Amino acid sequence: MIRSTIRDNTATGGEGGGLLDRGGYVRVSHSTISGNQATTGGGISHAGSLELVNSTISGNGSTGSGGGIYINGPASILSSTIADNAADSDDNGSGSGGGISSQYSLASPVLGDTILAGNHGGQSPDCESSSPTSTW
Ligand SMILES: [Ca+2]
Repeated sequence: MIRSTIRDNTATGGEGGGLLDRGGYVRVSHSTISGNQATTGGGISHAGSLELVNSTISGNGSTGSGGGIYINGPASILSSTIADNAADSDDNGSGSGGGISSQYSLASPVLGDTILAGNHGGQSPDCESSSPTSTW
């Protein structure tokens, strides 16, 4: 996906409000994913391989985990902004990782030249990860 905007979608009772990838390879570049809502992964939910470059993930929300991005596969995020997303948007105490929730145990998400800030929700407002997150 190149130079595109996905916004204001809702996956009612589901995952991946903006973008749902069940196991392929997804590259998002020069794009914006904003204002989307889901139970898990308000902006993006992916179980395949994700590459996010020069893109903005903002203003997305999940009632569960992963307000911006829910990760369950290899992910690299470069030169991007992940801000103002919210997990546990229904405020019932269930859900974390407002910016990123990574539940992929085999590899860490890799973030480079990326702003991950100003997200909300749960015990880990910006990022929760089941494995160490690599940044540079
Ligand atoms: Ca919740």
